[in-house]
Amino acid sequence: SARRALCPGSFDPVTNGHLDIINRAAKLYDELFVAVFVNPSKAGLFSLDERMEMLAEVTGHLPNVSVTSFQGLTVDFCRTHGVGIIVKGVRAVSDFDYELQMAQMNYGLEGVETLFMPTNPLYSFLSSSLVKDVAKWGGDIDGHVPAPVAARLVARMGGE
Ligand code: COD
Repeated sequence: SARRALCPGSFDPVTNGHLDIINRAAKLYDELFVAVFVNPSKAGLFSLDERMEMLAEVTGHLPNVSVTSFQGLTVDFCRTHGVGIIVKGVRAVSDFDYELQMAQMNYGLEGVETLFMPTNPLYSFLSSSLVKDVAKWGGDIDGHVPAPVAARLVARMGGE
């Protein structure tokens, strides 16, 4: 049967760090879901639809990737979609502490495995929130996010 994996995240917005992990994970599995976690208690900068549109644009070259969203537990998404493995990028030791807890919880809940993929050092300092901060004050975000995302960030920041 097809080997399916999941890259979950907030993707508010998708960065080159996320995209690097998605590109690498897509090579390892038959099918890869990239799913935006819907967090009712955190509004974010971009709407769910905008985040999914940007993800679809920047993963269009990957035929085995589908962009979707989910609410609730990651492992519930995995069960309903036949996914056996979650792929997570790890930027630094500081990421690892919480990621390890989630991985152990997810394995305990549903037997879903987690693959930790070391972040390309080019992107180890990169997060969606830092990119939003830099964009907010007019800093240069090229190289940190794909071009269509940079355009949307500039438009959003300029329009507010
Ligand atoms: N380089 C490489 N990878 C990166 C980078 C980077 N620069 N930045 C982020 N990543 C990777 C990380 O693996 C990260 O986990 C993932 O991309 C998503 O990042 P974000 O910032 O978009 O998303 P988060 O951290 O807000 O997402 C958290 C989840 C939605 C994945 C998490 O909260 C979750 O699974 N929630 C569902 C509820 C649930 O199941 N809870 C119980 C868990 S035990």
